[in-house]
Amino acid sequence: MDMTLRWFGEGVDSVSLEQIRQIPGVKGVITTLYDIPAGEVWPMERILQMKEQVEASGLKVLGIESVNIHDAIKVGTPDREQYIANYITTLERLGQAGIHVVCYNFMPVFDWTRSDLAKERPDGSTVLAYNQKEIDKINPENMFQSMGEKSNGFELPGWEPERMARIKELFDMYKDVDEDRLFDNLVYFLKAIQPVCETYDIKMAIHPDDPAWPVFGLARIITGKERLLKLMKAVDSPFNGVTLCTGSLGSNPENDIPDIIRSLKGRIPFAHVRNLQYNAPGDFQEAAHLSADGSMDMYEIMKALYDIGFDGIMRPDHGRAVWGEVSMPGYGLYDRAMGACYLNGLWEAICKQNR
Ligand code: DNO
Repeated sequence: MDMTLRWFGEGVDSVSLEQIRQIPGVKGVITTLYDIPAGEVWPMERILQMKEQVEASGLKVLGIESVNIHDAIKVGTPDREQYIANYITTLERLGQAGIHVVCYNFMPVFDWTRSDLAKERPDGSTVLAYNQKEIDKINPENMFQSMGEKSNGFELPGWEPERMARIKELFDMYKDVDEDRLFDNLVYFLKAIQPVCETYDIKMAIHPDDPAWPVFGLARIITGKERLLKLMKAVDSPFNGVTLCTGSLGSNPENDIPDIIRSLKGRIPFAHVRNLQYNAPGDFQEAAHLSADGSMDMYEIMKALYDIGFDGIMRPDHGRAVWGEVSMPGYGLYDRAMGACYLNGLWEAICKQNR
């Protein structure tokens, strides 16, 4: 297992590569070219520059999160062919640069969604939170604004402003896209990119929908075990894998995460491991990584990963804002560094117990 941290790039992230390098056990970063809109081909020189910069700090680029998918591919409009061709070129270049894991999502219009980006916990830290009743009060067209207001001035991943301007058009595009159609479009895309993934050994890792149910009436298909297994079967190849995100799948307490992990043996190249606290159905807040701080059993999660022989990349996920740090919500240094150490500790103990 390789422990990593997500890094958004210089000038975008409040955390530096030098800081990441000093977290014990963190070997690399998961990064992206944040400024390139979905659908455009990534220039080779930018990929190489990013790699050189990360390597100069003593870390490696161990995966990309994300190469975003253009809406034409999700909706299945005729121009998807051009966008798939562009995606293939980007994958080819990433493969040539020695990058072998790509995380992406297939959520319509919105990426991850929260009703509060700074909910206070009893210890004074703040976390991201979701309450369906609050979301129901928001006009989806104002959702970008509502997410942006508490983002400490940072652009949130998946909430790029250029999409905000097109929100009406985006909703319109998806109006006839039900779950079956979205699923078929995903399979079409995955089949088209299989050859390039095979040639360059690139493991595609779909990120589950967050939260794990439809929001604003938009279809959502990566929500639990059954759907994940259906997707694994539809394109039955190790290059069609999953980003096992405990927080996203775990937003629905009916998702038994250790069981889902066991059912996905051989298909998890990337794991996002974090905890959250359930308040009521459709109402949760994030927590420290420690089991005792939230509702999930992190030991059981790590144990299930160990049991299936997980040898992919892992990262702590959203952290709390602690010790006065100002960062992109969920992506400060301190709490994610604590998360990485805690997860590394669990992993070491599990490995030694099973020697
Ligand atoms: C939020 C992230 C997501 C994730 C994408 C993957 O913090 O987990 O934005 O990166 O859904 O494409």
